[in-house]
This record gives sequence, C-alpha cells and structure tokens, in this order.
Amino acid sequence: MVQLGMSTRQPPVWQILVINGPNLNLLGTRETSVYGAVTLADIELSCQQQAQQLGLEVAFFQSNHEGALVDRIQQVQQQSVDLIVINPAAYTHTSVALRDALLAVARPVIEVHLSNVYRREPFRHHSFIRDIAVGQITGFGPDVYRLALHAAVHYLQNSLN
Ligand code: CA2
Repeated sequence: MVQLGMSTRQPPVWQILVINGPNLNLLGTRETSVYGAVTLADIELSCQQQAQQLGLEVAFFQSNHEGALVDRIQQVQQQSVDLIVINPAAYTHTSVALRDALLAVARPVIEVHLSNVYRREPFRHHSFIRDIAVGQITGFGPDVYRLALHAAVHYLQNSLN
C-alpha cells in the first residue's frame, strides 16, 4: 500500500570505479600461494552482488599498461564517478603518472592490496598513492575490495553531512 505523505525519495546511488593494475588479470591462475585462488572475475561478481545490497553502481577496469590506466582515470572527468577504488599493483611503487592522473580528476581514492605490502619486500612499502588516498586497505586477500566498498559508502555518506 502506498502511504500518502511519506517521502518516496531514494538514497543516492553512488558510482564507484574499481581499477586494477598489471598482472591482476592472472589472479587465481598463478602464484596462488601469494595471491590466492580467487580470480578477478570472481572478485568482480562478489563486488557486484555487494554493490546491489549497498545501493552502489560499480564499474571495473583492469589493464597491464600504465598509459591505459591513466586514460581510464582521465575519463572519470566526463563521468559521474563518486569515488575510485584502485589496486595499482606494481605501479603503486613506481608510478608518478598514476598519482598525477588521480590528483587531476580530484575524486576520493581508496587504495587496496590483496597482500599485506608492509610484510613484504621493502620496495613494496612505498606507495605513490597512499598520501593522496582517503585510506588504504591491505592484506585481507580478495576481501579488500568488498571492505573498500563498505568504506566508500561510509566515506560518501559522511561527506554529505
Ligand atoms: O598485494 C597486492 O594487491 C599488490 O598490489 C599485488 C601486486 C604487487 O606488485 C604489489 O606490491 C602488491 C602484484 C600483482 C600481481 O598479480 C599476480 C596475480 C597472479 C599471478 C601473478 C601475479
């Protein structure tokens, strides 16, 4: 029954872009002792399921090429993307270009890593993204993507207040 006088306004549907960097297309097929047996397609499916529950629209993009990642980030300028979740993979530790692209589009960024980069080789301890991100989630395997979607909702809700 429709109750007259009650607001029918829906909560905002936020648009999240999830970006994955080089070699993450190999997830679940190689180095399963480090990165686990779950594939990137599995991760996308579970994120899409969770997005429905959280009232989010989630788009995924993966590339092995730094320039393609920069191009995809720049496209955000013409789109209504509210927040970017990114696992820049090896480019985390090397890419000023990705950092500059993220700064240029001025969207909140959550950096994620499957492995706990701080328990690994020292060169993985540095990130060109971490200080421009609203937060970093590292070391919980594929769950980091779903944790990041939860964090995104909290962040965006608080930014409305
Ligand atoms: O832990 C993460 O998520 C990393 O971003 C993964 C990167 C690594 O360079 C970062 O330091 C931490 C490597 C991704 C490589 O992914 C593969 C997946 C399966 C098989 C081989 C590589």
